[in-house]
Amino acid sequence: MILHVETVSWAQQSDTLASLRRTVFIEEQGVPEALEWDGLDAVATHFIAFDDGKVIGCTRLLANGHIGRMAVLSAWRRKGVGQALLNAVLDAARHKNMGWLYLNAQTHAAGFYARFGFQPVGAEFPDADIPHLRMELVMQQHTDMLNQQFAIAGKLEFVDAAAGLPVVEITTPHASARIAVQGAQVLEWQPSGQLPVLWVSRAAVYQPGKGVRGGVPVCWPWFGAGEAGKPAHGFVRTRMWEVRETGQGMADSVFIRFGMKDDESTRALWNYAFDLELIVTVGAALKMELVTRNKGATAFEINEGLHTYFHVGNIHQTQVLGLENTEYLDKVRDFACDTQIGAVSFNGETDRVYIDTITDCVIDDAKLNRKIRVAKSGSTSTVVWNPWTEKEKGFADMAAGEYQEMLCVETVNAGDARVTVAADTSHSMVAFIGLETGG
Ligand code: TA6
Repeated sequence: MILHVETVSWAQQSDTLASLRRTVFIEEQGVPEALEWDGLDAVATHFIAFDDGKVIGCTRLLANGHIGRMAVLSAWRRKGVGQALLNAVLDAARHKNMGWLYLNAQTHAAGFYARFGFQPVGAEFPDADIPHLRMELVMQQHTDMLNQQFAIAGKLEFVDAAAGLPVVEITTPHASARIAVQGAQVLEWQPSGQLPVLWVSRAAVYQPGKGVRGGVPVCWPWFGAGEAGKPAHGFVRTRMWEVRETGQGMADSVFIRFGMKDDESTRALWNYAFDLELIVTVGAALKMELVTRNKGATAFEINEGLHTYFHVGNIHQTQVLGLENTEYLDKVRDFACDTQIGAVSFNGETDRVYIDTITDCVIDDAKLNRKIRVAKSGSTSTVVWNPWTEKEKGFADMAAGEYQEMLCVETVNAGDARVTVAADTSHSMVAFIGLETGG
């Protein structure tokens, strides 16, 4: 075989590419025309594999790092054609200084992509009735690329928390913070001269495609258990987000804006067009704004949550104020409905959705002699969670006894608090966290 790969544009080779993909996807695999021709070919970089001048394979790369349409004629499979095509794509991505790549692999081909370092992210999903897995590859130069584009000298810098997992480190006169680009997950916020306000487990796992136990996981577009086969708390907390902007805000604060758009793998889990942003502002307070934009022609409904893990001195000496006389659904008692009498205190597993509440919560931590205020907007429910001893044992990414030093007070729209986002409109939910020290 005399194999070579050429990089081409759709304008140059649309007939050749279309005929090859028609043979493999439409005729051989039965992919519907409407799914195959998605209107993105004109803006993609295409790659064609030739054997001694004969067209035998192709693939494409989109500007957002999405690799797709990998097709090889059946007579040329298992002969290294896919490998040659993927190597050409990776070369092009390096030259374009792309930070991370992703693809939706047919599950049977996942091993092939894993050999190139692609990691599976999230659960398997059907696409054209064929089982698929989303896989991501964070390029070597991702952190460097992020620093070139977004670093702010002395205030904001990207580092690698673990292989392929960039984290942004923010330093301001008031506080420092760390945020994982994967999941746009705030991991740390520490006011100057104070103990950390957020909690992360000592047993937390830093791995592509897996959320970190602690900080602020973003739960969207559902909260809690999903439909069968769909991940709990939605699909955005385990994926790489785009970094869209960084800058200096008011009062010496620093902000960073993360974003994510729908694609085939999200539409297979939740069939809507959206643009989701998280804007994190680090300063004397920590502000997190989650903005949902409906990019489609019909309204959609969401649940959502900023699933904040707080560091407390001792859960037995901690109370939550602000939920007095508020109704709640108790997950520990099969969502039985009850009313909060007085402050929330802890003497066992606690997992409650407080409903119809827009008030601030205050975590009163007697051991550390401090109060953490959790204010919010665009949210009408609050979740309070501590796994206690037994549930804690079920989490491989929690160390024994850690339940005593963490507490989740979550800014959410959960359960019946579904938010309807009309076509071409947006909805914003904000959590605003501040520390009040002393008695
Ligand atoms: O927000 C509380 C909760 O829904 C609990 O029921 C518990 O499952 C917790 O979230 C952690 O969920 P995770 O999927 O991160 O293990």
